[in-house]
Amino acid sequence: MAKRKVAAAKPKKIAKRIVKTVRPMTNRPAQMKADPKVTAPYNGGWPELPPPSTAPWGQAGKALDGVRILDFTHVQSGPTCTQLLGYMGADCIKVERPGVGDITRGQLRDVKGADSLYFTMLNGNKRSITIDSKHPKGKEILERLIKHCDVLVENFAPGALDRMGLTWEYIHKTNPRMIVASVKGFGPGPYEDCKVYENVAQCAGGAASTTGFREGPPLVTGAQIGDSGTGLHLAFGIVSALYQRMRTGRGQRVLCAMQDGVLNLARVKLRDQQRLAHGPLTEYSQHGEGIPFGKAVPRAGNDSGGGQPGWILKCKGWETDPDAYTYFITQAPVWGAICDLIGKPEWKSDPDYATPPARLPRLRHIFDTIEEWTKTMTKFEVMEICNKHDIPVGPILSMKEVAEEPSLRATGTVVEVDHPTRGRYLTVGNPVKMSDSITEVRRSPLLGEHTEDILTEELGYSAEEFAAIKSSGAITPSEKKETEAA
Ligand code: CAO
Repeated sequence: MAKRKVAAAKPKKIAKRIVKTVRPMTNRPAQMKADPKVTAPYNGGWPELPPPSTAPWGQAGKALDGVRILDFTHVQSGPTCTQLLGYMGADCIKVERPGVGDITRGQLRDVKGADSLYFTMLNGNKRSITIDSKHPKGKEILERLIKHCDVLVENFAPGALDRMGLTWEYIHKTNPRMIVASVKGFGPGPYEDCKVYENVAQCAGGAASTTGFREGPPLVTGAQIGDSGTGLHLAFGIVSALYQRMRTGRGQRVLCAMQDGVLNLARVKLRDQQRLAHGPLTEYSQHGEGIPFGKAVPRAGNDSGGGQPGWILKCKGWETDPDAYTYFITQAPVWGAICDLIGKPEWKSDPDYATPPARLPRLRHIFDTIEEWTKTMTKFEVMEICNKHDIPVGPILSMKEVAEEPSLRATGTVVEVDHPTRGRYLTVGNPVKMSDSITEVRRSPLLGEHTEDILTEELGYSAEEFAAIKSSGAITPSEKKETEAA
């Protein structure tokens, strides 16, 4: 970015200029509105955007190139966030405890002596440095890292970062530009001090009470909406804070509570909670079955969450294959096509079936009838036939099928990476595709793999200083820790 000559300008003028450059887009003066005679592209009111790059698409660097993340995350929620930032080009420096590392390195191990898939699939595109954050020399290194990085991301238990001496006040004083982003289980309130794992968040965020079948207990989902979902929210918060920093020049705290993240993903159920005050939820199959609603949104089995009724139906082979099912949506505009396909053309004009409200009390019978048809075909045949008629259906894909799906490999959503100790493994690449920021998925780092590089080449420690740090115990495991980790 070109340097602006402000030295000679009077303070009032500078103030005016700043106001002009940060003016919100909604409050733009008339002369800033698009002028057909002006050929330079509109810059959104932001100062000094460079001219549009002429580099070929995908060769102008990555979206977050130059952003340095001090990655203090562990287990799942935090690592999901920083891995996504790494996919976007940020440099993630993962700080781990000497000799121990992120606890997931050793959890659910499938290959003896190698980092687990739990770890490798959540920590790609990162570098690893080992630092004992409670060691005096470790604290000194962390101070240099705080000055060196743009964002600190952490998901320790409440209070743990403060106990390391890394309070917001200290960090902000040391590097006022640093963004400090945290995942916690709960936001401020009665539960703020609680440690939280995935399923606790699914329960506290309202997802579990609305998942499962009415007659059964609450259910948690396999998708990690508490951990990975919150990591995704946090990544959004960090990128927004980086953008705001371009105007304010200062960092800020970003907090994502897992309860809040889950609730955000379950917001349609809070919608239904409020609708309940005005009468029964007519699109829930429970209504069609004549079962009255209670005070809270019930579990709705496989009902669709929107206004178009849907259900999971058996397909050919369901007797032996647990995943031989399809999701089937009886979207109103294609009702006629559905009737023709399943051999019930008379339903098109029958007043009991012809309109969506008439169908609501008969959904169970309707889906049973459609299922007689889907059972004659594989889930993929159902998809092929229905797609021709714009009928929304979706095969229930097993993880085996997902892993082997060629189109997911082709788009980089499922990626195979090589690892020095475990060999090749599959991971999920960047689910967000960008035309000018192409993701290259790199393997997860070995514990402390980049400690020496980061300390000497980036933080400026000399070879002698590095040797002294090494012998101080700040970056190497104590004998006790090594025994624990073994
Ligand atoms: N050097 C020295 N000490 C370190 C260290 C390092 N590099 N890295 C971590 N530690 C220490 C911490 O300082 C902390 O010590 P104190 O408790 O003495 O202050 C200790 O390691 C353990 O941290 P923790 O309490 O965060 O870890 P835990 O395994 O007991 O709890 C979890 C795990 C996930 C329940 C908790 O971190 C948490 O609630 N996090 C917030 C919510 C969250 O992210 N949950 C999702 C997890 S994924 O399912």
